[in-house]
Amino acid sequence: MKPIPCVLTIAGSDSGAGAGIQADARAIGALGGYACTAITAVTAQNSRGVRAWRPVTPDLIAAQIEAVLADFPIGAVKTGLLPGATAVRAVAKSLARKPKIPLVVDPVIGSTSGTRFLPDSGLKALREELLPRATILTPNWPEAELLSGMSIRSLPDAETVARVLAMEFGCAVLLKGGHAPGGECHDCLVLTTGRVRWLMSPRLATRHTHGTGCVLSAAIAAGLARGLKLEPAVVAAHAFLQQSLRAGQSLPWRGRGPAFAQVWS
Ligand code: PXL
Repeated sequence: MKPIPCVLTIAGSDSGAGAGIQADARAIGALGGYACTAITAVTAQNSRGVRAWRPVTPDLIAAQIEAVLADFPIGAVKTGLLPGATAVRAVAKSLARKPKIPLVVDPVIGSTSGTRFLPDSGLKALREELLPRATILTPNWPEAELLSGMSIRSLPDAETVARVLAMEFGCAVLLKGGHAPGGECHDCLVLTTGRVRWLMSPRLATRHTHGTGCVLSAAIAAGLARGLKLEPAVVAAHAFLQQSLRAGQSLPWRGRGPAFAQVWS
């Protein structure tokens, strides 16, 4: 029997289970993996927004990561919400002992409903300490603009910024186009070889898009943990997210529900 692919997700808890650790664990489980978790923050939220949140202390975040890495055969790590510069540094330090494990960084800065999780000092720490260690960085347009200091107004701009970020940090970049206007979403994948691949999908008529970035980055990590190379892992994760968004379309939540990576009857 093949060993189960183990993924460590380092992310925030979402009490409504749409994004964060809960979305990651659901996606990793649906893809046949085992999700270990290091919780970086606790949010009190539902489908309508974040009511309150608190960071977990950096030493407790590090202790969770180190406990997991000391025991489980982790095949890939992903990071989501990191609640500040000290937390970013603690994560980078804890991962430094396992430099070969692929790392997917979803640079979560805030919630769509308007709560800012990572201040500017944390962005600086992310750029300096974590992104140089990343295998792939998965920003959306606003996050890529903040990370690059460049503005994105068109698909050619998106490709330029993705290339700039890939060069700067020496990692692959998947620049997600879900925030752009238009009936299709265009995600731009730049590999460290300089190869560019556009992934296209129709824009679905759904407001249930909460946690899409979490599902996508967790699914990439799940693919890497099962031994896929980066490009096939991204392509498979992209397809899985489309399925999840379709499944989430019919959910009854009153606010913004999640991309729902699970089959139910
Ligand atoms: O989708 C970004 C995100 C990540 N993680 C947590 C969140 C959110 C957005 O609300 O709450 C815990």
